Amino acid sequence: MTSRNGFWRFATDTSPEGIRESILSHLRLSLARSPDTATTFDWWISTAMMCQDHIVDRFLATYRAQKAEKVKRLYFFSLEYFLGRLLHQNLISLGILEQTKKALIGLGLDIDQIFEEEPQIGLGNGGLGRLAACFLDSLSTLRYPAFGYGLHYEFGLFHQDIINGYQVERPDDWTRFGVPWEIIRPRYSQVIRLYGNIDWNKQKPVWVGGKEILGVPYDYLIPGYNSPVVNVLRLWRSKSTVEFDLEAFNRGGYFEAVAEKNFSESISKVLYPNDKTEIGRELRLIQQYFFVSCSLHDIIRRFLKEHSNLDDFPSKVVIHLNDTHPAIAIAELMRIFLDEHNLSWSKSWELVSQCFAYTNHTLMPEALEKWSVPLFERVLPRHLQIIYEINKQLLDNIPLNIQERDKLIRQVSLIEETQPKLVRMANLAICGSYSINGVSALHSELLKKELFHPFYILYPKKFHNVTNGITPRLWLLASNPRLSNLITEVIGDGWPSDLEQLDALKPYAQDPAFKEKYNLVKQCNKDELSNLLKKKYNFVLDPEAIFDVQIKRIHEYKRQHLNLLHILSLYRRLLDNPNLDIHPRVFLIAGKAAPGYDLAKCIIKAINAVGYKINNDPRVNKKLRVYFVPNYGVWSASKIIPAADVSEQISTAGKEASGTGNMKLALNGALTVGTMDGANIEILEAVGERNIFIFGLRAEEIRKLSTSGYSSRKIYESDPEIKYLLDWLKSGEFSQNEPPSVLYPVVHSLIDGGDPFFVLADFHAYKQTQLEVDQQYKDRQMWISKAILNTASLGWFSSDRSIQQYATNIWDLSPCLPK
Ligand code: NBG
Repeated sequence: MTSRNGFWRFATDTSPEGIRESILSHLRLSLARSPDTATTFDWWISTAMMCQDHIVDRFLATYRAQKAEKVKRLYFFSLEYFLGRLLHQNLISLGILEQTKKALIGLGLDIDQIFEEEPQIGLGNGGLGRLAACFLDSLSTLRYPAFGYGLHYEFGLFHQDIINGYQVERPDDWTRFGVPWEIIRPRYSQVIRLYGNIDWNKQKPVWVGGKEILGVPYDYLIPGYNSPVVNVLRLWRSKSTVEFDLEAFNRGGYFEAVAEKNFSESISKVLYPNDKTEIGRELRLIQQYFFVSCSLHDIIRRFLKEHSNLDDFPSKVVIHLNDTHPAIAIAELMRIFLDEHNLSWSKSWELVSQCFAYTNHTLMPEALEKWSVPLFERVLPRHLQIIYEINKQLLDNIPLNIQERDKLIRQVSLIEETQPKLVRMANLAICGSYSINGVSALHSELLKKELFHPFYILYPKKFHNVTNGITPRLWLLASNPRLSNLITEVIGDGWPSDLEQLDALKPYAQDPAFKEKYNLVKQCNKDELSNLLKKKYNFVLDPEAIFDVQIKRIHEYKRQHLNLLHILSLYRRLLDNPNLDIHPRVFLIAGKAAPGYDLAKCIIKAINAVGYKINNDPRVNKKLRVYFVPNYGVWSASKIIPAADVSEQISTAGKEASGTGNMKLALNGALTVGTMDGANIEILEAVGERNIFIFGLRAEEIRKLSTSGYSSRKIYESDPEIKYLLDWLKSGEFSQNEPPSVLYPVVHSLIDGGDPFFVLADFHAYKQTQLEVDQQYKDRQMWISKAILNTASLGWFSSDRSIQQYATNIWDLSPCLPK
């Protein structure tokens, strides 16, 4: 294995001829197809299999080296991985994209059409799951030994159709035609227990009875960019330990015979489509426990192959909890050490408490998992005991002389003394982890000052910040080839693995020739998106207009309805004054609403209703268009982002933990309209205040306002413009053939619902800022310079930087290179 032309080479032939042969041989031998009957789908599978061959070589070399060196490994636990499509990215990582293009052209095929055949892997809701995917990419790129662990959902995030303006959900059956990336390893299956009870008749408590479930590992190999390292994402699928109850079947009970199987398989059936709203379902707890238990047993099995006892466990194993969802791992590892390996309590706790690191991803209190004690006791009786014991030690160790000790005890306790009592999983995560971090500077501060303040008093040294990042391989190199080529032309091709090299672009912000090329890139991307949306949805986008983009999950705190109010106000102004001098603008909004979140769904309906009216109003539709792009996901993001001019990051200050769409858009040269929230603040610091539009109340102002008594009704009554716009929205003018009441919930939430996310409080500041955006866009030369400075200043927001910080400051991890 050598590194040639800057790319690692393995024995596998990477010439276009070799690649062509490999694709043809997979078509014949793996799919039993011949080129004359093969469909585009067959070609994509064969191309992916060719690609996988190259990855497998590297994986074997990586694993061999890691084992020989008995390295410390990171185990990343996440309930979500939003991978999207892998072929394009994998070819880029391996450095064989151009050769593959050539090979396919030789076969009369277009690589872009092949890419379109790949089903998306949507095992995530939004930012949290996508972050996990970016982190896997960076871990392999930076050559760190790592495993991702998660669940192999049979159905990923639902597919969103928009019918008559409403969101309609369809199941996402992503594995229907097979997935060429996965390697199923039934030999490494694990058996886990649920329910049952504790047998006290032995020397120590033993968990017996209940149900046993089989976890089967499905491996995804994750190559790094220009790196010899390939790590593994291991996803567990649940199966029954008893496939079929023959006795029951013979008695004639067919349904009874398969009931057990159905229950077992339901565990990894479907990704919960919630985004920050709590669902109190038994199945969710079981999902969390199932993947955590399988993964921990797998980790211990691997560890004991390389070590004779568990003493060195924490120096070789670090387990990262991606949000609170896998926090049960702390109690489960205690149980395994105590009950399966017969370690003492103090030894077990010593090992466990040195293994875990926890990232919190939200301040929204309703998203912090809490399980009722009766439910918990039924599903995981032994874990409840262990949690009580951990809690006892936690509370006993609180210094006696600490101020307001009783209050502190109530706050940090793992049990909330409500009716019924609740197990607080975030508290378990904090007390069992040696490191806790937030995902942006502001968020980490707020964790210390507010949400986890009592723990911060007890363990100030545990708290850290690691601001999120995004992988430039997907979010620039793969999705914006035009801009990538232009950058490479000017600063060379080192930037995809060292994004801070983009800094060298800064002087070009004043270079007329470069500016012209940069502008041309943006214009071509806008043309391409316009054509795509025309073809797919019959949307009419004027590529000369400002492309103003808000793409993210639909949630009140993200305030798509603030965007909508501004759109309404523009519409009103255009009707009042048809000659109003504004630059034409297209508003693109996309995102999914949790199926049970009625208000979010109503916001989608309202956007579509207003959009329909505006787009069909010839008085304004040359200057204003509003489109809701259905089924937002990794793929549509990669098409919309390169074409965006304006990036809407308008969450209520203090609510968005970080945001990562803000980084993707700014990197691709969109100017942010944003509040002082999450990573917007750090983007402001990086790009400078002249190159971003900041508006609205700050987090502390929001806090003051909410304690001093905020009355949205008062604003509605005293502010004629706001009153006009809200009355207009519910007047029936936008609801077409439906009663006006279909849009009431949105209006109601802003008036008598108390406007919990301060939409009305920020409206005028937002509108004013949008006027400024319009003014500035008219000076195109200036705007282009600002866009270039955004691209040039975003280098720090690479997920490589985040992973480097985790590796050095939290995980204490060293790279390991195959020999
Ligand atoms: C989300 C936050 C985002 C953040 C991502 C990734 C959850 C629970 N949190 O602001 O809302 O960017 O996590 O950290 O999905």
